[in-house]
Amino acid sequence: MGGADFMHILYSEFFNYDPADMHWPFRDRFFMDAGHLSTLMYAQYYLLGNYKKEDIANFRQWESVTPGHPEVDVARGVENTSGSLGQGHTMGVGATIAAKFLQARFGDWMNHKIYGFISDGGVQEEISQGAGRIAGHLGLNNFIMFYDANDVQLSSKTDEVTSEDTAKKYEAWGWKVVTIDGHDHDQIRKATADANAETEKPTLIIGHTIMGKGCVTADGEMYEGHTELHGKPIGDTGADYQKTLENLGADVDNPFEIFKSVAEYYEDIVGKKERRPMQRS
Ligand SMILES: Cc1ncc(C[n+]2csc(CCOP(=O)(O)OP(=O)(O)O)c2C)c(N)n1
Ligand SMILES: [Mg+2]
Repeated sequence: MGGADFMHILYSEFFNYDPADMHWPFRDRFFMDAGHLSTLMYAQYYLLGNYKKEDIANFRQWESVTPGHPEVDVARGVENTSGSLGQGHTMGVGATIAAKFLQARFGDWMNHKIYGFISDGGVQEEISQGAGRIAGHLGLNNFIMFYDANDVQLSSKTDEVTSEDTAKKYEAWGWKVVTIDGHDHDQIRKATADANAETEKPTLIIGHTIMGKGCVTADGEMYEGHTELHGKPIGDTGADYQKTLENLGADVDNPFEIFKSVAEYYEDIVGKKERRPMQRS
């Protein structure tokens, strides 16, 4: 969930879409590479009204609309199925080439932005190298990818297996690269605005983030940045579920409730338009 700050700024300030009609053909597109971060998408689209509270509570349950890895569900905002790390990067680049084709054929009004979201595991995958290289070579300035760089992977810290300089790697392929604090809203805002203004290159925004931000132990000690927070329920780790909810200012008896101030903020963004029925597309 370390990318939540980026998702919030993207969907509330930059993304060109109609929250009441996620099918709108002229929308920007969002491609998730890290399928295990489906939670991040469901949380964001819950704020937009695309999921119900029960859907979020049923995360990863059989036949729920919130599987552990997302499956295409455009009406709710899920543009791609993901699970194989690196594959979302390639899908995003493919969609970006398609958008460029439409722009060349029909004019600048067809110039959609494509946003990608990648994590350490996706950056490591070989398939990413091919996608990144061609995106740089073609100068796909309409592709903007956020990298949730928390230095933690499935079962270890990333420095156990990688020591390359990701910024230099993407720069060598012809990308514009900016490194920020991935939790700092002003830095996210500036990086995303600059990426939108870029005319020659795709942009990689490397956001340094904290795995399990806000987690605390039963004694109230901070428990952030631990590898085991990657995939286990918080209560099965060294962190304490209830204490963490309290630390985050959540309602312990109603943990899936959207904070009042957040709900009001998103009500203004989403508006009260009649919505298309939510069904799988
Ligand atoms: C091609 C591929 N290989 C292996 C996996 C298994 N896997 C799931 S998540 C993950 C790495 C998780 O690390 P990171 O991407 O940094 O995510 P974080 O834990 O920081 O959210 C791996 C190897 C996968 N999903 N896809
Ligand atoms: Mg990671």
